[in-house]
Amino acid sequence: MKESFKEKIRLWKDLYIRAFENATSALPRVRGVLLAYNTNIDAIRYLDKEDLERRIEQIDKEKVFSLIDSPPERITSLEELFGGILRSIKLGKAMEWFVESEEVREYLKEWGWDELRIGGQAGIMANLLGGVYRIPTIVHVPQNPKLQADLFVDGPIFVPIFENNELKLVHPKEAVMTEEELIHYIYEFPRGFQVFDVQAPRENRFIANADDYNARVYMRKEFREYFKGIAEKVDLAVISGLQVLKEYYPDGTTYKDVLEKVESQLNILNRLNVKSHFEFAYTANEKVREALIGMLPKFTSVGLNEVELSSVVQIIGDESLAKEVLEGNVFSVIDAMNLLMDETGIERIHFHTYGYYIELTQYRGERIRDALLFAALAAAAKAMYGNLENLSQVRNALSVPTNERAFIIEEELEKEFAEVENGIIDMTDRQLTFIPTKIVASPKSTVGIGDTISSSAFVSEFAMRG
Ligand code: 8BR
Ligand code: GLC
Repeated sequence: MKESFKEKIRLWKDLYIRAFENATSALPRVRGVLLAYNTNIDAIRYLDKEDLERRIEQIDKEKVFSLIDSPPERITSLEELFGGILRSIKLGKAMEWFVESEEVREYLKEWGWDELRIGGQAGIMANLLGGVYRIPTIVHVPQNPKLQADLFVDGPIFVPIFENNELKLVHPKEAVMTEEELIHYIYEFPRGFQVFDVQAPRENRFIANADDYNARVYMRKEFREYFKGIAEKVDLAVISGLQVLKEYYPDGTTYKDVLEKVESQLNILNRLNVKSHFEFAYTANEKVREALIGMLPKFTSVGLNEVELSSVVQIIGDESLAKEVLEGNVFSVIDAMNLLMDETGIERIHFHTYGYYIELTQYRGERIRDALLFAALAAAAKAMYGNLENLSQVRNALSVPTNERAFIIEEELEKEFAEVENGIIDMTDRQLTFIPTKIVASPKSTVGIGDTISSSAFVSEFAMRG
């Protein structure tokens, strides 16, 4: 190994240890976080080769295979369900299709699951921020049936309810309603997983989404009518779940109707000086994507991965830059982040990909790097354990090796930029912060790692601001 790499290993190890201490001692300073809008039930099944092959043999196998390369992107039959699962395996890509058929929904329920977890970006972040970091967290739940409420861990996690015209915050378990179970069926597969002649190049998951509420960004009455009272109780907010919006709905409403409500809530957050983060998930519809980019000036911060950043560049930049971002060229990623900041004026952009994170900010400080390092520990812990329950699991991730491939990228950055110090790059009016992450060799599951990264970094960075 190169001498310089040995040094880097030592250096980043020390930085990681210090970041964990700094971040965890700052977390109690956060008064409250608001998480909206998508919470659901994730029913996770770890795919089994024999079971899957048998199920496909029982239906029109040829049809299933024909759908692998001409994806319907939604599910109206069992052939489409299995076509989607095989496509996701073949490409090693995460996919999420909506289940339109009642018959398939019944089938999915009967097929069952290995594990139920809270799902949706808001739900996942609630169990992390409230349950693990012990920060008071208010979460939006479109529906609150017992099956879902029981998946929230104990801790300062709250949903707002109104009693005698008064806003009260209670744990979701204390506000259970006879409401719908919004289930997302998640089929996880490991790298190398093989079914017939289809093999997974990497671990990932296929999601069959049987949830009519989050698909329209349904907002509970408490959030529609008493948002200000809720927002007054927090310092920070994370908004997610807008990726599913469609251009038109059968009843004549459009995505614009939903975004208008979201914008008025953002205006309230801004008036109250609540810092807000937008978790940018892949948004298939280009009009909706463009509208979401148009809303970014109202946010303090945005988080995205390579697929999402590339999809943003398709709108605000050009095809060749979008392609380079997707291919993982780090200088193209930085160009794209600068472009997005120029276009929207947003103060903070956090990019995460397999092996490293980069953040671009209109302010400076070592806490930005500490927050990214803390987030990488949380991500590695999430990959290791699947469900995070306490901070000592996050500390255990210190023992996962730091990704050495990212050192090559760090050296490229050191060659390109004059001022680079332990991942911090001074760009006169902006700071660029780079960190190598920790990669877990055989992750337990992949769902929710991105949410863990973004929320851990955003919340701990603002906590460390003091
Ligand atoms: P998205 O779902 O938003 O793409 O986030 C997934 C992120 O999880 C990746 O960017 C990567 O940083 C992280 N990740 C994955 Br995928 N597998 C991991 C692993 N085995 N160990 C640590 N982080 C991982
Ligand atoms: C999407 C899925 C949800 C999953 C989440 C993880 O929101 O619909 O099921 O929990 O992504 O990030």
